[in-house]
Amino acid sequence: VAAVLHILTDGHVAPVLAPEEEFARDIREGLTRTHKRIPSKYFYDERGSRLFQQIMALDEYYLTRCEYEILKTHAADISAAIGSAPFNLMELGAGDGYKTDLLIRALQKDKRTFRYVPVDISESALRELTEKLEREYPRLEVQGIVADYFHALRWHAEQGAWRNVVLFLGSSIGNMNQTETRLFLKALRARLKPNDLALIGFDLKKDPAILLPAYSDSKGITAQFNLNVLRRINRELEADFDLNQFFHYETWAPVRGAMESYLLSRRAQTVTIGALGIQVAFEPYEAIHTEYSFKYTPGEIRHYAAEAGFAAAHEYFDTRHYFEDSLWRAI
Ligand code: AVI
Repeated sequence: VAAVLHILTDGHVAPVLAPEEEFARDIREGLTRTHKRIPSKYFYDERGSRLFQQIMALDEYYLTRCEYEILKTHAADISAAIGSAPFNLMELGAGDGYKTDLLIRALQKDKRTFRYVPVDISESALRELTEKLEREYPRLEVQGIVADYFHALRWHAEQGAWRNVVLFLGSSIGNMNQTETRLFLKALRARLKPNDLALIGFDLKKDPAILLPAYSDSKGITAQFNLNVLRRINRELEADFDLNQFFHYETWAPVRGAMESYLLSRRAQTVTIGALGIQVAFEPYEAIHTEYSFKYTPGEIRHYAAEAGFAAAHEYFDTRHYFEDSLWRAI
């Protein structure tokens, strides 16, 4: 039983800005400031999402395989920790559901009563996922929600009495800065009831010799992924970025605790963004910051949990301790 619901368009919650308006506003704001930046959420147009799929299959990009190993090894433990009362398994940013599959299998094996609620801003990704799950698990109730996370959580908190178990996997939390992370976790907690659970995937701090190739792979897929955002601006905002005149640059910032992605200008150049009616000047090697991927220690993760009003109930690691899925209970 699969259904897809639009929270943004069905009158429950009105979006503040249309997506195209928000994109235009953020690009104008980001490229007219002293230190130029483009929010990483704009990587994921159709081509960007495909490139990210390719990144996840790279040997160097260890994150996906580590989390897969964690879920494979610990799905039964996670099911036991969730317990037998009925619940909504709500997944924020569901993607292709490849890893969640392991969890659904374990939960079904334990005869848990639950409905799977994937949330994604992309309707096409969500439809693909719900249709796939309907084929694989004809008896599973699936309620896809097209919305941003908070609209979905707020709406969902008002429905029914089942507990919520929220999945936020894949180190998606790493793409928020520390302030955003704190606000996100507090807002998440505010939308949960005591004893609701959250399973959150954090990439752990490790040797930069492992981190750097993961974000600057030898096939250059991550470089294409990064540059793709300029292609998107060209297409959607009538700009004339010459993609050959910018290059991908990646660095580990140990104090910040983040991998940082940049696009650097190869030379002095001026770019016109027609739809915004602006010209943007670049000096040689001037940077556009495009992404943070924060890395944490288990201690920092416990600290974030406590600060947001959660008990860090279980910590699940892969064998190399590269990644952690942390199970939090709302208190
Ligand atoms: C989606 N996110 C968790 C990825 C990451 O690792 O920060 C995006 C990514 N950027 C470069 N490679 C992958």
